Amino acid sequence: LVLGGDLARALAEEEFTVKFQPIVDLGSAEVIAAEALARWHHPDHGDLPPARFLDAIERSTQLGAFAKSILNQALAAAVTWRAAGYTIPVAVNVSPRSLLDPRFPGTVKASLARYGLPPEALVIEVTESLILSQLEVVDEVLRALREDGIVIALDDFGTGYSSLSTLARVPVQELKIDRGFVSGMDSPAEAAVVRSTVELGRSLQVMVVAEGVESEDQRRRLWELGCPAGQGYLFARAMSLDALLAALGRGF
Ligand code: G
Ligand code: G
Ligand code: MN
Ligand code: NA
Repeated sequence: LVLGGDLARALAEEEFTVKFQPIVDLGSAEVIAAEALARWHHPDHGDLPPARFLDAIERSTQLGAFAKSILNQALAAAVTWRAAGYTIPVAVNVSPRSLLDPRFPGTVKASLARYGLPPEALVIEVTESLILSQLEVVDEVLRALREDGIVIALDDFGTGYSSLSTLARVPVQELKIDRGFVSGMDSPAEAAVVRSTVELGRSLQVMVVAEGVESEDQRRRLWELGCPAGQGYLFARAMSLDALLAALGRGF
């Protein structure tokens, strides 16, 4: 159980941190991006994953402060790896409720300016379920982000009820194939979803990333299907910034 007072303290004490999971080019094995994943470094309970606290944050008055903190930490990390010579973007997950806030694009733009980063340094990951339910406001926010040059990725692609109509409406530059389809590629239906998403990405000229790549077999299958990029335990789990800097030099 997470209490409101806990969240306020956690923000004040900077207990929310981020780890980074590399996104890898399936052809060259180079790291082409990193996804920032929130953790709560709790004084009594240790490192908590988002599943343990995201719902509470989203229902609280602290969501704005949390989102700002995660965004700033992600951008600070991007400054560090760019200074080390790696010009790759950082992907940040955004809660449905943040996308309902018309001030959100302004906040993002101000943070980029504060860190001296160009818009292409940032990818905003949104889930399609949200886009479908609150179309008008979200449309406006996504368009504003896009007009500022920020890349928008559709997370968990394929799991929503209307993936294709979402694509026709919102300005998306990247599709992330949900890991359920990657783990299920042995069955024809899941393999067909992967294949179709890859083809869709090609015809729309948008990036496609497979999530949850856990085995060499899956990596090869994805590559054969034409999927350009992947992310998952086969390559690496979410890691500290220092570990990521070392991985950037090595590749996978
Ligand atoms: O790191 P982990 O695999 O436990 O992340 C679980 C889920 O939590 C991810 O799928 C991601 O969508 C979500 N998540 C992780 N970090 C953030 C964050 O900073 N903000 C939001 N809104 N969601 C996040
Ligand atoms: O934003 P999203 O919900 O996709 O965040 C990625 C989530 O998936 C995180 O919780 C991360 O820990 C998890 N994850 C990343 N790679 C793998 C993987 O290869 N297998 C599984 N089962 N989970 C993964
Ligand atoms: Mn994500
Ligand atoms: Na996902």
